[in-house]
Amino acid sequence: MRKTIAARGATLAMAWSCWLLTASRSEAVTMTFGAAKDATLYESATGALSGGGEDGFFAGRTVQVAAEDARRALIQFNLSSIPAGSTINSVSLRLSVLRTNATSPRAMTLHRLLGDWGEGTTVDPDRPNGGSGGPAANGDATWIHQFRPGDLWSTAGGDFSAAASATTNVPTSGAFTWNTSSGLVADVLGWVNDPTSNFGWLIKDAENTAGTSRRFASRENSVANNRPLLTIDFTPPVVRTPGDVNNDGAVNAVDAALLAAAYGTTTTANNFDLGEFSGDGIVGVADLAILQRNFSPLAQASPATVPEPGSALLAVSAMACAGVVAIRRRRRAG
Ligand SMILES: [Ca+2]
Ligand SMILES: [Ca+2]
Ligand SMILES: [Ca+2]
Repeated sequence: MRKTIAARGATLAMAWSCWLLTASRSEAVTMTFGAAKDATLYESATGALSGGGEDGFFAGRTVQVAAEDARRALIQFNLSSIPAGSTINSVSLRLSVLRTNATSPRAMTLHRLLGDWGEGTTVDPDRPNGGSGGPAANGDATWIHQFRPGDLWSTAGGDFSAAASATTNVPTSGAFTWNTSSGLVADVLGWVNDPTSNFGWLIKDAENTAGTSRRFASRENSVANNRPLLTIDFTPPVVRTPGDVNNDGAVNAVDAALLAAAYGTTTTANNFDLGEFSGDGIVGVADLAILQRNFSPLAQASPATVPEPGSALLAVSAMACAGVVAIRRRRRAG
């Protein structure tokens, strides 16, 4: 069973909360994300240009002055709604080309960014042409700045992983996608498990031919369907219910019997497989109390993991558990 959630802005956290409430076992989930920020690095030795507030962002080489004609696009997504420890199944990024002088498709690559950057609100005053950027403001990313004016990239043109995470042929107009790849999956996995490392991707052309640049619709674009869209399919980590010794999704007499069988055992803290839920490393009264609190005999257990014994044996097991506890309590009281 698969659930699909479109997660944007303030609705994202709520959507995820609702999913958690309705999720049973670990199911694959598909979520879509709009960009948290996007901007362009305009080639400029002084970092004079930016355009983070534009309705488009650019990659490739323009037909402007050769020393300043390279453009690199930056894009980042907030993935905080994907729980750490999830398995990332697939990742794809869709953009839309709004404008180009090129007449044929062009390979462009996604590279994991290695440092943070500012989006700012600068727009190019030369509209609708654009492509040359506007006067950079403080806080903007530029060719030499992560954040203007003082925070510089180690290397002009941005700090990014040399290895491409994905490659696709970018058309001359319309929507296109970087399909899932091991590189994209690895990037997202790393960001989900360590959000402080999530600086997004840099979109790069080989930059060996003038006139290849594309203007992509940015997150500020007025046409929602043209904005960047990241799609991630993932399987969240299994969250075990305290009391569910056999990990079948239900807390019932079977678990009580298993706990009874391990009663008094010293083990590692939170070894649910033995019935240690309280974290003290001993299967004991505290664990039984937790099991009782979460006891849900009517909950649906996974058929594949329900043991063979019939209901009579289950009842006996539960009684055995209760008996063990009573005996030990009497011993301690004596
Ligand atoms: Ca932007
Ligand atoms: Ca169980
Ligand atoms: Ca315990």
